[in-house]
Amino acid sequence: MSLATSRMVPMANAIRALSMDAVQAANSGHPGMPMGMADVATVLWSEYLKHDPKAPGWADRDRFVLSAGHGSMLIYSLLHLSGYERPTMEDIRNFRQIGSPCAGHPENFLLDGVESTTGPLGQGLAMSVGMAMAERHLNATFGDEIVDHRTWVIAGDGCLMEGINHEAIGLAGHLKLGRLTVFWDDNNITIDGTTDLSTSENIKARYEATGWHVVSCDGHDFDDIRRAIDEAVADERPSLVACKTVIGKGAPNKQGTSATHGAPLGDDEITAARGVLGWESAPFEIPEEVLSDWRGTADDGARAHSEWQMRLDGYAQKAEFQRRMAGELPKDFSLDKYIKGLIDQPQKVATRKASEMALAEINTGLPETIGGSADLTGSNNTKAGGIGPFTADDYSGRYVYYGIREFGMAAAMNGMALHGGVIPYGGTFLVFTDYCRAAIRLSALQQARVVYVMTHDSIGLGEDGPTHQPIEHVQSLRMMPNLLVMRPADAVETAECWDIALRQPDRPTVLALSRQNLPQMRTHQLSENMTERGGYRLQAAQAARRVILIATGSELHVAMECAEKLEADGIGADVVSMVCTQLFDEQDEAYRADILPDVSPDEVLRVSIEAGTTFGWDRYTMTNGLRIGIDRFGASAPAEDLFEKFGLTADAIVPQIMNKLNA
Ligand SMILES: Cc1ncc(C[n+]2csc(CCOP(=O)(O)OP(=O)(O)O)c2C)c(N)n1
Ligand SMILES: [Mg+2]
Repeated sequence: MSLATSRMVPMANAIRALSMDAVQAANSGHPGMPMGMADVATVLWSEYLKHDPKAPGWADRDRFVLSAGHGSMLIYSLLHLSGYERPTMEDIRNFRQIGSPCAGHPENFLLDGVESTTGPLGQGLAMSVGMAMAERHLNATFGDEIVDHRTWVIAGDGCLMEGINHEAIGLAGHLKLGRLTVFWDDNNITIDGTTDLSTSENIKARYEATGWHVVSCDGHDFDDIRRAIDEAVADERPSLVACKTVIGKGAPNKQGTSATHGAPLGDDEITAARGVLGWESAPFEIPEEVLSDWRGTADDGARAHSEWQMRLDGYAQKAEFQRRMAGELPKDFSLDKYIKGLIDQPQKVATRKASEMALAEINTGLPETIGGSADLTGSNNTKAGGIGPFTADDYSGRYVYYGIREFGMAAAMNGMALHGGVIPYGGTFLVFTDYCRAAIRLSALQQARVVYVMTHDSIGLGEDGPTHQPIEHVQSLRMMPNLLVMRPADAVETAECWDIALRQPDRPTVLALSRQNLPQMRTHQLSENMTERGGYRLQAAQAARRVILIATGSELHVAMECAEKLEADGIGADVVSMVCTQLFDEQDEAYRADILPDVSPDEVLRVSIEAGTTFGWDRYTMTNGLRIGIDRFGASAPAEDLFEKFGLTADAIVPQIMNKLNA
């Protein structure tokens, strides 16, 4: 039901007042965008958005993504006004201060109703594509009665200018995600000034060319906004609603200029704006009738929610739906039997192949996985277990052909994970984690369960050469907080890594997998998933221990060969498989001290072996240890020749260890 314009105006002005006052109080923030989009947001939230502020986690709610995350006061205002428990007015008063959930940019883990963390421009919109994909997939799986919601996005000029916009809308257009609607805050302003400083692009034509429906409206005319939204909803394609707006609308001297973008308006301008808007309330006070109108907008959503709940209660697959939405794995899901089979019959395969073998089990046992690859399906070995393609004609498919869109893929996977009900994984070459690194960072920050299947993890990929050979990648990913980076050495470890990755409800995983075949190192049954320890002793020294060899992935067998040679000379050597440094660091002191005892290098020399940068390995070898790796770009040649050339063989490593021991 739409309210009369006379009642909508103060509702929108409440957003403007809260935004300018909160930014002023914090002496930092972005008032221009919330003030410019207040009218559009008011229509959307009061008349179209399906949500229930009293039940923010309701599975069939619409998803709203503020891709222009700098305008965070817009969403904080909307959540407060429409009746979410948080943010309270006190939270808003403390905008951008320690302890307030009203952070500089919206963070999904701080506030219910904030569906995704936004601020890195373009990514919010790209994540919303994944949300819309998850919605269609779950709709195809559970039906209209249970899953039937929309994804709404507010994006600015910046979001549309970023390169990722091309990938995201290309995917959305191709997949015909008609329940995705993007509001473009078409205000012709960015930080540096007017948009004509930097762009002459025909954005509407670009969206149309990508398979989108485009409609324009006056972003300050409630009726025109409604008309545009109705058209967007009616069209079967994803829609771009170009909203002509004035940034900082209501600030009489500064509106329409970049001065309102990211700085407090100042007391004088705020006083003048209050006059123009007819807003007489003190800062952080909302007139009762305005608040009551806002709170009333939640009634429709609450009703829709209770009707939905009744449908769910009578639904045969209720438990399964709830399990998936809760992100819980089926109780009986286990890879133990598969791993036992490997122990009984060792396999010499590339870990990318081992990943495919594990995925065959996983995709059969877990109906919630959605796999994919950025056009490297055959190389990443990501299609397994008989899953069929996810297409515009069949959203029930569980395999996404992302095309050559690594960043778009990673962002879409974030959106899927945040939507819930699905567990996304996707592949490309490890070297191209650089292309999607900004989205991997958001997986980690947003605590999203996304599994990155990154193959061709070293010079071991061979002939494709240095452009394709990761050097710094594994180590640089290890630096990222809340991200598990795993480099398994064989088929058993690969299965263990997968099992761990799937059991992380709140962190992403990068699997670094080899192109080349690797011998199976784990050939006897161990009672636990050793990889859970992050690093573990694969083999203990026979002779008196003088050396601890710490290796990962394809270098573990090299470490074993080194140990054999050293032992033959009466030098005892432990071999430690350091599959995942983050998990190792999380082990208790006693465990870590057992694996890497804190003794002087004169007694025990620690040696790291990894076919990548040696940078940072002193964390485990200590400064006096030895670090074997590659601190330059690789080369184009067969893999075996490269391991030889770069000295990653037992023959090349053992003499260095002897030198060090005898020094
Ligand atoms: C990837 C990325 N690059 C740069 C920024 C810094 N930044 C924040 S807002 C902005 C300008 C965005 O312009 P627009 O989307 O038109 O927002 P408006 O000024 O209209 O509010 C920039 C460059 C960012 N947040 N993310
Ligand atoms: Mg702008």
